[in-house]
Order: sequence, then C-alpha cells, then structure tokens
Amino acid sequence: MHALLQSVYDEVINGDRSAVEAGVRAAMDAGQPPASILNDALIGAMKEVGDRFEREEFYVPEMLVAARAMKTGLTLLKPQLIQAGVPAAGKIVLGTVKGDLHDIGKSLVGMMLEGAGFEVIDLGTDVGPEKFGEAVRTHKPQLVGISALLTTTMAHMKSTLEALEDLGVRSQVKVMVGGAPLTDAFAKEIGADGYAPDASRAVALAKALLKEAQGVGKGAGR
Ligand code: B1M
Repeated sequence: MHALLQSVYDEVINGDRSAVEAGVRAAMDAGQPPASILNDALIGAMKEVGDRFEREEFYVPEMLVAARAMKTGLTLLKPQLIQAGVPAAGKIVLGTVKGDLHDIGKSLVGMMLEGAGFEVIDLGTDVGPEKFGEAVRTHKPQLVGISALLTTTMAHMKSTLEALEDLGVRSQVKVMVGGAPLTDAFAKEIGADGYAPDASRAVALAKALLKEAQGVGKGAGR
C-alpha cells in the first residue's frame, strides 16, 4: 500500500481524527485514486478494527473513536467519490424502533456500516413503522436495520415488519435487527432476516444479506 494510504489506515485504527483528515487531504493532493483511499485505507482500517473487536483486543470505546475518525475522512472524500462515480457497497435504512431513545449502539452500527462502504440513511430514534416504510419507498435500500434496547420496545419491531408488509415493500428489503435484549430466536420469531449481537457482526450480516438480496435482483445502489 502507498505510504500515504498506510498512514490513513494506521490513524483510523488509532482513532486520530485530525491525523486522518490531514492524511486523506495529503493522499488526495498526491493524486491517489478516491477508490483506493476509500477501500484500502478507510474501509481496510475499519475491517481491521472489527477484527480486533472480535478478538477482544478492541472494545466499544476504541471502535467508536476509530469509526468517528473514519467518518471524518469519509466526509472529506465524499465529493471526490461522487465525482469519480464510486458506487456504495449497498444502501441501508437504519433506525431505533418506536418508543426507544437509545442511539449509541445504533449509531455505532451505522458508522461501522459506512466504514464498510454502505450508504446509511439514519432515521434516528423513536422511529415508527410508517416512517420505516416511507423511507424504504423513498430511498429504495436493499436493507433495513432496526435497533431496540428495551424489552418494552422490542415488540415494536414486529409491528414495523408488519407495516413493511402492509405497505407492500417487505419483499424488496432484507431486515436485520439488533440491540442488547435481542436474541437470534426473537429475530426469527418476528420474521426478521437476521440478527447481529454487535456492530462488527452487524457488518458481516449486512454483507451477507446484501449478497442474498442481490442474488434475487432486489434493491438499488447509490
Ligand atoms: Co437506558 N436502559 N433507559 N438510557 N440505558 C438500558 C438499555 C438498561 C439495560 C439499563 C438497565 O436498567 N440496566 C435498561 C433497559 C432494561 C430493559 O428493558 N431490559 C434501560 C432503561 C430501563 C431506560 C429507561 C426506561 C430509564 C427510565 O427512564 N426509567 C429510559 C428509556 C428511554 C427510552 O428509550 N424511551 C432510558 C434512557 C436512557 C438514556 C437516555 C439516559 C441513555 C441513552 C442515551 C443515548 O442512547 N443517546 C441510556 C443509556 C446510555 C443506557 C445504557 C446504560 C447504555 C446503552 C448503550 O449505549 N450501550 C443501557 C445499559 C446497558 O446496555 N449496559 C441502558 C452501549 C452501546 C454501544 O451498546 O446499545 O447494546 P448497545 O449496542 C450494541 C449492540 O446491542 C448491537 O451493536 C451495538 C454495538 O456493538 N446493536 C445492534 C445495537 N443495535 C443494533 C442494530 C443492529 C445490529 C446490532 O442491526 C440493525
């Protein structure tokens, strides 16, 4: 890897936002292709962060600072990516379910997904079933991600899936769910397509579901 890209890669892992910003700027000024800055440096580093989390060498705070540093680099790079026509890996509509205001885990999942090259439409917290449905119609994602942190709000995940069905858009998307009180069994019971226990595994799940969605020709890119 080019030394400038290696430096961006290292600083994302270190979670140093200003070093990532300076590094991405230097790489762009030196004429490094936007796709290489994105894939080799930013996405490559976030993959390593996810791997370290799974090996329990990194914990949530390290993952959060790395994700924030990556986001700083991504914001700087975005105009060049759009100009160069670099497509997003896939598109996901993400939100915390109705009645639930917890957003730290959901936002971390969103940042890790951006780090993996996904375009993330983050609807925020306390998102009602209709809002999820409207967002699917408007943004035409391949994936919908729903987070819940309360045992009382988990129930609204089922109503969200039912609303997607009622609106006739359920078959257009794969739905993944997560959040501390959830289990794989619960996800299956409500008819979700997948469950991930943490942000790193959410990325792996999103990639797998995206492949499934693309296998049947569903969804749209950036
Ligand atoms: Co709340 N809260 N809270 N809280 N809060 C919990 C969840 C609780 C377990 C605390 C406790 O009692 N021990 C408890 C829930 C009990 C239950 O239902 N079983 C609880 C409660 C009761 C409440 C209130 C009802 C308290 C009250 O007012 N009486 C209230 C509810 C408000 C509401 O939502 N309507 C409330 C309020 C709040 C604050 C606003 C103060 C604050 C939220 C701030 C914010 O998010 N902006 C808050 C916080 C911070 C917590 C704890 C302490 C931490 C949550 C967190 O951010 N964790 C939490 C206790 C705990 O979890 N230890 C607690 C860090 C985060 C990185 O992890 O969110 O689990 P997490 O996300 C992980 C995974 O779950 C997964 O990946 C993430 C990253 O690895 N994941 C996904 C999450 N979403 C995913 C989606 C995916 C895939 C994976 O795919 C789409």
